[in-house]
Amino acid sequence: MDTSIKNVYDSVIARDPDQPEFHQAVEEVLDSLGPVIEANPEYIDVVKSMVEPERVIQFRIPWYDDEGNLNVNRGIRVQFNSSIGPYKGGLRFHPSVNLSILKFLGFEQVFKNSLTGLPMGGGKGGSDFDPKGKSDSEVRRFCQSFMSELWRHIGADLDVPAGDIGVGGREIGYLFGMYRKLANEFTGVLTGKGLSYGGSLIRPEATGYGLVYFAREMLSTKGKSFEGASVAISGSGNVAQYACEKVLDLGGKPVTMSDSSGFIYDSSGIDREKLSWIMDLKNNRRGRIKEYADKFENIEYTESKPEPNSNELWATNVDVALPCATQNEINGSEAQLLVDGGVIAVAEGANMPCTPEAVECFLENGVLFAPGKASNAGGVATSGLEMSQNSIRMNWSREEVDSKLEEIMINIHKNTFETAEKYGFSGNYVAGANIAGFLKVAESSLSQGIL
Ligand code: NDP
Ligand code: 2IT
Repeated sequence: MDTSIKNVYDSVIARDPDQPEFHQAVEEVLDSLGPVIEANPEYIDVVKSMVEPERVIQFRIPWYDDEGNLNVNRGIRVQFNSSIGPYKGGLRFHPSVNLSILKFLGFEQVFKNSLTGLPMGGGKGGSDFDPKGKSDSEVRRFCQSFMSELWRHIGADLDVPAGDIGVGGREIGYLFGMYRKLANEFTGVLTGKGLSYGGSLIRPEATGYGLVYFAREMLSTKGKSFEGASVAISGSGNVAQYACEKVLDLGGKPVTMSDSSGFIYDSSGIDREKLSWIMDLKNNRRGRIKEYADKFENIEYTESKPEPNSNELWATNVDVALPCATQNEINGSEAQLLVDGGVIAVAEGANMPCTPEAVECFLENGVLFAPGKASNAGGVATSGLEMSQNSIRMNWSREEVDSKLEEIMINIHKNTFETAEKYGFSGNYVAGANIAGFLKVAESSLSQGIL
């Protein structure tokens, strides 16, 4: 890292020493910016300012469970950067949520949203609420309490939240209803809405579909494709499900899926029928992936273990790996297992699922590697398309939205690939994504006087 950039990194650590995930996300970006600052020394002021969120809101969320007991959770919204558009980014409900995790996600979102080419700034929010095992009524009461504070800080031209881990269509519905009631207006203040009240076709599918469109572009740079390729997918939520569907569309063979309790390996491949069973299990019955092994023949189920280096999912021999669960789910030695198994491409569906050691291992071994801020940008890009449709009070067809999504992913691939080439990081999508995402934000931030 060059000295002026290293000083910025040191100041981030000194200011918030207890935010490891945020440090990790910042370090990865700053590591790429050397040649950019060398060419444009005035951009160092943008770097200094952009590692500090524009605003962070923290609030109390009291709610009563079905037994009548009061529960108090914490809500946070990190409004990271609005220089190219309103803050935009998801809400995560998971017991692990804290300021470090939301700042890492908000920081990543700034670059990701810039890469989509759409006018969206970056933000992220959520709560340490755990939706697992809660009744619908409990989730509804929680969402209403959450929005009873958040509503005064967001708006269609100010900050537009969406889903993330633990926040899907059900939660967005309850959140939107409460916003509409409190603000006394019907606007596109959230994305991922239901189709009957302003949602966009393809938004639920968009992150997973976009991921596979991006991975297809990567493979094609080596003359390869998904046709006949075996694919390891982790997670079994929104991103994993639609990644699996698009892999099937392109002739690939998904062999694994997981949740936090364990993973299944299906040597005969997860076909459409089995995938629709998983979708029903996860989205309607809210069950565990283990049940797949009870339902279908010849399935291996492996329980997850608490120790590090123990995620045997990545010991599966596959051509492509799509980590779609959560941050830091592949470390250096797990990456080595994938390399030993002959993996050709790894594309992040989740945000930062690979540790820095894992990324280094892939790059050193010539594995095509896509960082989430490029390869999972299809979700937020389609959120951007939902905002456009809400603004013009129109709904586009499935085909229209899907073809716009595909075009955006092809453009992000081209932009990250060519930017890496231009700045001396040939074949390195991490550097390409960081630099391309940064340039647009830096230019607009500097022209506006770094506020
Ligand atoms: P979901 O809540 O729908 O699914 C999350 C999946 O990951 C579940 O299978 C869950 O298992 C698993 N998981 C979550 N936390 C952990 C953990 N700590 N350890 C092991 N497994 C875990 O979320 P999404 O599919 O929406 O999000 C998945 C990832 O994709 C996240 O990193 C998110 O930030 C990212 N992302 C999402 C986008 C979207 O549009 N939804 C867009 C871009 C990125 P379990 O049910 O057992 O917790
Ligand atoms: O990480 C992400 O990009 C998301 N969770 C989607 C954000 C959005 O606003 O659609």
